[in-house]
Amino acid sequence: MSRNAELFERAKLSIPGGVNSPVRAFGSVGGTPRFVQRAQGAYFWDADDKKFIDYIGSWGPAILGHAHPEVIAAVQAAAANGLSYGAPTEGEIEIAEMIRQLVPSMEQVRLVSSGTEATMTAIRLARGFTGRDKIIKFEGCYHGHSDSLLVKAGSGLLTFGNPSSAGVPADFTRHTLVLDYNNVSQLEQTFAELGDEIACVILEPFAGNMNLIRPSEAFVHALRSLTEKHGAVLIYDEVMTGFRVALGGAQSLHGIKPDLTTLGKVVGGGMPMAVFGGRADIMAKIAPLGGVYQAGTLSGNPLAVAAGVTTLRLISRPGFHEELTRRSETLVKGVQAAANAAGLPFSSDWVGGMFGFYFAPEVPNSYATVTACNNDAFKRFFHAMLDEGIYLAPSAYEAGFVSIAHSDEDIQATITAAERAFARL
Ligand code: KE4
Repeated sequence: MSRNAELFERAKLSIPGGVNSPVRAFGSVGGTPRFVQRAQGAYFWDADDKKFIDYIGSWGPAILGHAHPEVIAAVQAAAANGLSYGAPTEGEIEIAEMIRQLVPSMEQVRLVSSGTEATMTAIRLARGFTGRDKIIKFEGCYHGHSDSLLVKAGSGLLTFGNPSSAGVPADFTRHTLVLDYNNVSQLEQTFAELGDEIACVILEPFAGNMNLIRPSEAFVHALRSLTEKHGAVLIYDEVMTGFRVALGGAQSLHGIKPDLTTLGKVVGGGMPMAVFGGRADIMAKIAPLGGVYQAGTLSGNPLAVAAGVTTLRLISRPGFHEELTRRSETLVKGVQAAANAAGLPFSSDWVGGMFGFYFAPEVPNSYATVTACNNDAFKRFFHAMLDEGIYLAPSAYEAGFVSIAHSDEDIQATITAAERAFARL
């Protein structure tokens, strides 16, 4: 038995499903999860000491590649001075100033420890600022696991969400409207009927949790104009897209100024840190200034701040995102060409350092079209690539991530592996 399999069996004795986050269990692709023993640059080595080219990178944080020496040194130096104080530090001011400079819509920011915390608080803040209860999210977008966001679309057009998780009382989701991503007319109709009751709209400005799905220009502009017209808060959940699709995030590509933004993943460089922030008049409502409560023992943790400051400094270097995008483009075009040569119904897309592979002839643009992709073909492709030493997301509904450490040789090796994998499908 492989050591991965041994560890998985042992893990399941102590940890539900053997993992500390569900997607890691390989539930949607089958097989045995690879237990990482170490990672460096674009690679990790599993418990059987097999090397993989990693296109998850901790689901986004590892944009510099794993164990970047300057990030490690910064964390080690911070650790030598203590791990956590529960008191303010200069580093928190430094990273807040960096974020404000890189994402100008974020006039004020607050650091938290996870994306879930950031989005949960942003919604509470929007409700506190507007005095309204209803929120809008979109089917297929994931914003972490707070109760009012674990909802799936009800039947019918303007219905409120039903809980998508056991343990969430229906009462907790009755204020959550679940609409279709990229459906402008539905959004317009919802605001026409309920506009003055909507506290906020939260979206992934490029969806990455139903695979990579682009918003249409019309959708992006309708969101901003309708929320503005009706006094609803527009929340860009950039936990995944922040610093990933562009240095200024999706909002810089859209030319949109959201009212609140959440960040995570890259901003902490792999350490537990996320951020919510935005308009100063809205942020003034958060404790201790205002009546919207939020707190966190490890918020602004000095080691996470050290990793985040170093990461943001390194990715702010001129040309970083142009080069990152070039590598994504080379990868996607190469894999697409391999699929075309194999005569397979396959499409693909990329934005900055994020990409999507779809077993469908056309790039999907909604939850309905992405869920119509050939999931079985994806599963076979996933395992064929895993056999070739290429680690893709173990789900057809996740985006992929390139780092600046993925060399041209790594990308060419991935394309060659895809040629062999497609031949086996
Ligand atoms: P966390 O609580 O996992 O730090 O962040 C939640 C979150 C919020 N918003 C967006 C847009 C996100 O993508 C996420 C988390 N992303 C998943 C990737 N699909 C994390 C991986 C996992 O759940 O294990």
